[in-house]
Amino acid sequence: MSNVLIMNIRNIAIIAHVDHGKTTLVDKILHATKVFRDNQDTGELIMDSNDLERERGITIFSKNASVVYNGVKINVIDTPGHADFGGEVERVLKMADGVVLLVDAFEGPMPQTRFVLQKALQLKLKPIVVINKIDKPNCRPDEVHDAIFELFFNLDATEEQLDFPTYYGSGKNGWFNDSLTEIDNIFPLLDGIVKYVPAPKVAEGPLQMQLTSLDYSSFLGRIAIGKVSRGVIKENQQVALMQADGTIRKLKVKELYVFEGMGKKKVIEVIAGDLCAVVGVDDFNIGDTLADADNPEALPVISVDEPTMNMLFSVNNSPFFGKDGKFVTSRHLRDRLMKETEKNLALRVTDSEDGDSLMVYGRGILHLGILIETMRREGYELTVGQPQVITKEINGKKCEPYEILVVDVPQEFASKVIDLVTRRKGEMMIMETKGEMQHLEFEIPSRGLIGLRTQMLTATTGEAVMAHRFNEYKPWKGNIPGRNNGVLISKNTAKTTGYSIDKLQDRGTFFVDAAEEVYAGQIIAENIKPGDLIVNATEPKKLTNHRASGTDDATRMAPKTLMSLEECMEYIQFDECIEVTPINIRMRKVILDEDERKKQSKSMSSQMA
Ligand SMILES: Nc1nc2c(ncn2[C@@H]2O[C@H](COP(=O)(O)OP(=O)(O)OP(=O)(O)O)[C@@H](O)[C@H]2O)c(=O)[nH]1
Ligand SMILES: [Mg+2]
Repeated sequence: MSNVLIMNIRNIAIIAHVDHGKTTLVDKILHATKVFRDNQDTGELIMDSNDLERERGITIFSKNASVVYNGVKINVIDTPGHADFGGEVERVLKMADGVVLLVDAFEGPMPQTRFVLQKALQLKLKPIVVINKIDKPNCRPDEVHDAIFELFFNLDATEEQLDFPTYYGSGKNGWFNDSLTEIDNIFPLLDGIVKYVPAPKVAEGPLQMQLTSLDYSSFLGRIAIGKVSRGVIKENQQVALMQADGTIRKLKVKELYVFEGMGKKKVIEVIAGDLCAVVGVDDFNIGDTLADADNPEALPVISVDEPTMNMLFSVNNSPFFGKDGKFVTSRHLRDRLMKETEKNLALRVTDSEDGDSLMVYGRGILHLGILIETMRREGYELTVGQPQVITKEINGKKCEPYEILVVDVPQEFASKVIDLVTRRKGEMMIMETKGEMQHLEFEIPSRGLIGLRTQMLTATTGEAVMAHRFNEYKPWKGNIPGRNNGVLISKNTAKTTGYSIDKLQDRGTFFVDAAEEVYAGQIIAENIKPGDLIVNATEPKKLTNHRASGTDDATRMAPKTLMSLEECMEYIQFDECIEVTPINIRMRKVILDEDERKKQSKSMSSQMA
């Protein structure tokens, strides 16, 4: 069968480690190709369009955009850089014929650079390398170029892949060039994309389109996205949906869209080589093939990342149940989570025996954290337990997920970092000097990473830059010490008072302010020492107290420590959980009653003995 070249299309994915500037680059491409009217104010990072993405400055979902440059249609796929969404990148690479690998000119290749590059090389894509952020002081573009070459080499790149073109520049300042010379546009890079990325290779024959991504619309339902790799797909066409288990279902293409600018354009047909979105497929899985109804031939299935972490989601059973939320019952919770699995591909949900809780399996703290955050914004109330890594039995041995952890830190903190990571069962693999920084690489059980970030930042006065990514399952590494400090637990259900918090200030660091409603069993502070303490933080000021008269207690208090949801997820221990409502995030003991809790812990310790 002969291959036909579609000359006027380029399909590229922008890949990189988190924060190396992918979305900024895609925005500049949109601007350079005049997707917007000159006077249109588009604001920052238009591609990060979801609320949470904008707030956090990270990309969570990969997205398609499309521009026309010198008569060539360039389909651009922006991908997320965070390791928790790595599976997403792997899938969307199936739509690309080339990749732009962005690397920060200061940081150089990082764990996720390695992961995404490896996937691209395995798919036989030839990368274009862009060394970004060369506006940064102390950046080292030449050294970084060498490091990238070495990385390609270590990942068994072919001769052809090793011969990658390199561009330098600053997405932020809007320029890229094939040398270090600063210019005022990104055209050299766009020329490079047209020149070095091959036009899509399409085989002759009837329709084949693999579904590699999806979109969701409350009007249209699930929308299937992929590349037409053979034939033509048309509106109203009868097609066959071919699934991994061998089932073939006939269905009709209701609507068809191609990408245009940051949006989609309705069309009546799409020819092989282009990317498109299909309405009418509804019940499909990623990796399924849409094929000619009379000559159905499937493409090889794609494996989706297995979850590595789970968390128990339950109804909110705190005394403050139902005060803030709209959706509070186990039915609400269950329906919402099941709906999520339709679009959140790396997520699994199973019912638990008691009916009030569900086990939710995901790719990491951020993946699960974003789901919980989205739910609370929609009006849900729930309780979530301590995140647990998922163990597996391999060759009769209990195994757990391990990750590669990279830490860059000023020299003077290196030994502290090594000490900290080693205590959590990490093993150092690489130690290198990078300018004034020490570059450390470890292999560490995922368990050891939970809660590490806060301790790392404290130990290095905030100087450490760390990144990690799942590597493989290996034998269980034994006990890993949990949180060092205990907590202060509220004795009563009432409003806290400045008077009692002030008295307790030297006992711990508070998570609540004065005059905040708390309940018995709620965690209201971190104990400065190990071990938990039950405290009364709701005592009213004694009227006879002269010392305090005339002064406002609250003003002398240190402000409460605010913890994000993900920080709470990393903080809690096995006997603790988090109450999440649209307005509040509270940490609490699973068993709120003091006596019950004591009984339980006694029976636990006698079981252990
Ligand atoms: N100094 C400098 N900063 C840049 C440059 N390009 C992007 N940034 C900044 O780097 C941060 C991350 O940029 P993004 O474009 O969101 O990075 P990303 O790779 O899309 O990040 P994820 O999608 O979360 O993986 C933002 O604060 C940008 O303003 C650059 O050329 N120079
Ligand atoms: Mg991004």
